Amino acid sequence: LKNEKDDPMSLVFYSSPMSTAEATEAVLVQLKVPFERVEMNIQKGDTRTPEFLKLNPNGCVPTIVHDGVVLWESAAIAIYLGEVFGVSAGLYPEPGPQRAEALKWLVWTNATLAEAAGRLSQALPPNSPGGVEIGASDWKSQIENRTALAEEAKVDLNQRLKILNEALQDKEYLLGKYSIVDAHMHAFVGWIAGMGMSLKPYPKVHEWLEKCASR
Ligand SMILES: N[C@@H](CCC(=O)N[C@@H](CS)C(=O)NCC(=O)O)C(=O)O
Repeated sequence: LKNEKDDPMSLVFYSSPMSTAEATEAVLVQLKVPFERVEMNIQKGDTRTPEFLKLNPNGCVPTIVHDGVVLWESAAIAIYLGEVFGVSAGLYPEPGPQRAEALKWLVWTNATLAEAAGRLSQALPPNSPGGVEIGASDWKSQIENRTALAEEAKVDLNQRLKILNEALQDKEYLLGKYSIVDAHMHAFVGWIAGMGMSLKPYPKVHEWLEKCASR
């Protein structure tokens, strides 16, 4: 495990590909904050070692260590990085009405949008993109339950994507101009699309996602 003792000013980023850490990575890259990556192999149990659990008792990426601060939860990390690096970079608003908008969308991403996405991921067939692997016998007993849960999650995701589409109706980015709120949220919307949710009914979301991804 790395920590700031190696270099007190460095930012250490515990990450893993195809995980929530992608949202944090997008924010760090947009802010051009140098970081030292510690690649965690979730399948091999890197997030469950006693050393790592001391940093993040949830055993999850993303986790960052910066300037004496150990931080987990991707929305909290985005808010922190926004405050520390984003305001001066013009990528996160000063305190005030725009800051309130930023907080609203960052928290909504994790608490509302990702909440339904997490349920869909849990309910998808183990071999489908985004599906969670379970034992074959469990699978047989759970198939009907999973189908119902997936349908419910899709209804909720559609309702939430509609909210996002409407929010983007009259603006290019969530706060008007591009910010790390877009960087953070786009990783989640990309994950949702990757699980097979069509963005066709949400043209503004589709357009926005392409623009964010090209950055
Ligand atoms: N709510 C957390 C979710 C973090 C999370 O679920 N991370 C997963 C990968 S997507 C993880 O690290 N899992 C490792 C494990 O369960 O051991 C956030 O937004 O940061």
